[in-house]
Parts: sequence; structure tokens; C-alpha cells
Amino acid sequence: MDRNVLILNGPNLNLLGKRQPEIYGYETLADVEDACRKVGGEFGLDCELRQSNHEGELVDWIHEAREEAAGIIINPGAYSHTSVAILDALKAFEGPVIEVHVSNIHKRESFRHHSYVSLRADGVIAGCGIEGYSLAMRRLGSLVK
Ligand code: CA2
Repeated sequence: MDRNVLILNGPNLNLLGKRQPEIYGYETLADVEDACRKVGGEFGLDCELRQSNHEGELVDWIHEAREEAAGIIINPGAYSHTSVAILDALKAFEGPVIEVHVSNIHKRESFRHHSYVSLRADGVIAGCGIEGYSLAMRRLGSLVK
């Protein structure tokens, strides 16, 4: 638990690397997990990546993380902009939380500019492609001592 990071991904992110590469790039969630494992190794952190298209499942996993993870990296996808339930679940998690967006949400439609999750996140990374996840892992390496 002490050295485990949970990397959560919300709806449609299973399509990463498979559709709309002009926005989301060519790399998949499997590539994200590999990259995070590599960075985690530098800090003695282990990681597990999960993706769900269902809000309640993401909430359940955040609850599980209370017992199982030292930190959370989360790309809530479109739920960033709508989900008070995910925000509330994250507020019940005591470790550091880093929010990641592959695209720069501030350069896109105005409805993407607000994120409920940002009200809880200790850090937010947007627009760095999938490298954002590795950057988040590095940040957790500093925060989780
Ligand atoms: O930029 C991000 O990471 C987002 O969280 C991605 C969400 C979007 O709703 C947020 O506003 C920003 C969408 C994920 C959809 O992912 C796809 C990936 C490839 C092809 C189609 C969708």
C-alpha cells in the first residue's frame, strides 16, 4: 500500500491511441502503464492502471485506494467536468492526487475548462500528451516519502 500508485482513467480513454490521434496521440493505455512503471522504478513506487466507462466503478476504485494506494493519478475524462461524486470520493482519500489530461483542456471548448476534480487535486497536468502521466508519477515520487 505504502508504495503503490493507482492510475485511474475515465470514459473513452480505452480508445487512446486508436481514434482521434490528432488530439490524443498514437499511444495506448498499455504504453502509459509501461512509462509509469519505468518512472515508478526510479522512486521505488509500484503502479496499477485501470480504466472504466462507469462513474460508480471509478468511485468504488477510489474507495479501495484508501486501503491500497499511497497516491492516485487520475484522468477522469469527461467526468472531470461533471462529476461531484468523483470529487467527493477523492476528498475521502488522504494521499496525494494528481489530475492528468492528455489534451490541453483550456485550449478546447469552454465546457472543458472547469474540472470538479481540480478542486481536490494536489497537481494538475494538461496538454503534455501521455507524457503527463509520467510527469505525474515523478511528482508523486516526490510527494510520497
Ligand atoms: O484530455 C484529456 O485527457 C481528457 O480528459 C479526455 C476526455 C475529455 O472528455 C476531457 O475533456 C479531456 C475524453 C477522453 C476520450 O478519449 C479518446 C481517446 C481517443 C479517441 C477518442 C476518445
